[in-house]
Amino acid sequence: MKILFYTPHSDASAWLHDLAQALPRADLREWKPGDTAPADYAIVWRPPRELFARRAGLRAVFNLGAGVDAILALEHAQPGTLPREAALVRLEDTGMAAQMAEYVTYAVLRYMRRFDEYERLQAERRWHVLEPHPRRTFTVGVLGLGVLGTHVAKTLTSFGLPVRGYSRSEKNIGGVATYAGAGQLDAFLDGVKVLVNLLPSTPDTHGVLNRRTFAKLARGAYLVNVARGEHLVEEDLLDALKDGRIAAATLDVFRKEPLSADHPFWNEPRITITPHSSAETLREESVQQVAQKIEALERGEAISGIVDLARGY
Ligand code: OXD
Repeated sequence: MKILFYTPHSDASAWLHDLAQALPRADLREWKPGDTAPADYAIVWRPPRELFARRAGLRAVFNLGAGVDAILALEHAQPGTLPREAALVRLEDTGMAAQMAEYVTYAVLRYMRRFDEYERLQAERRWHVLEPHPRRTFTVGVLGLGVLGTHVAKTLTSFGLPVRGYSRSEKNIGGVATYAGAGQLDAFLDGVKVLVNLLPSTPDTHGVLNRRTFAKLARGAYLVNVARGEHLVEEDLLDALKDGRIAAATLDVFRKEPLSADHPFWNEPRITITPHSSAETLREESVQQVAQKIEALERGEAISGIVDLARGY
């Protein structure tokens, strides 16, 4: 079987090495511009459109991440970019859920225990005890209950916090109050103290973190965005911080990455910025999962993680 590999990052040789070990029968090559030679599978992260040109025989495209928005954007801008018969497959967990739970738990506990405010007091050399937020009203709302969101929500229940989860279709997660469908979004948001965004990035979810959403949260709420920058209306967050509706935000993703040096978010001390690093794609786990799925497809078996192109995730 012939397999193409592409990543815009510079570590292609390490991936190719590990994939060759996991799939010893495969004929693997790194895709380079101009390569239209036949391939059965493509393993890619943020590929250029050209990679898909004249790819009639392609059976599956494996996305080296949980979010397939970059590939779907190519398809939306030019329908037919993805070969019709090729399944688009996203990574499922591969160590990302644990990392995401660590990141979000850290952010939530930092705000609950007011460490963000202690950091500022320390900078001013001020010894001042702050009253902790009451746990029973420190409601965390997780927007998006896919593999990552479900793990994050479950993890947060272990701290005795009230946890809510919102998804498009109904989910049942022990200890989490779940809400489903557009009709229940307002009830989900009502009075939430920390809003954690883990939604897939689709035209339906873009801009969901906006002033109307913020207005429904508890006053002085916190925002944690670990999904995509397109979900956030940036000016609305800056306004909400100014008027106190949002107390602070932790942002890992941005509309334009890397975040430019003159972006106003850098000047806002109540925004904590990380460089899209909440949950990295782990090579060993990802290679194992993709290799197992390719072997399954070769045996004619069904695999999980196939993206519904119409739904967008
Ligand atoms: C992903 C990401 O989608 O890293 O996996 O953002």
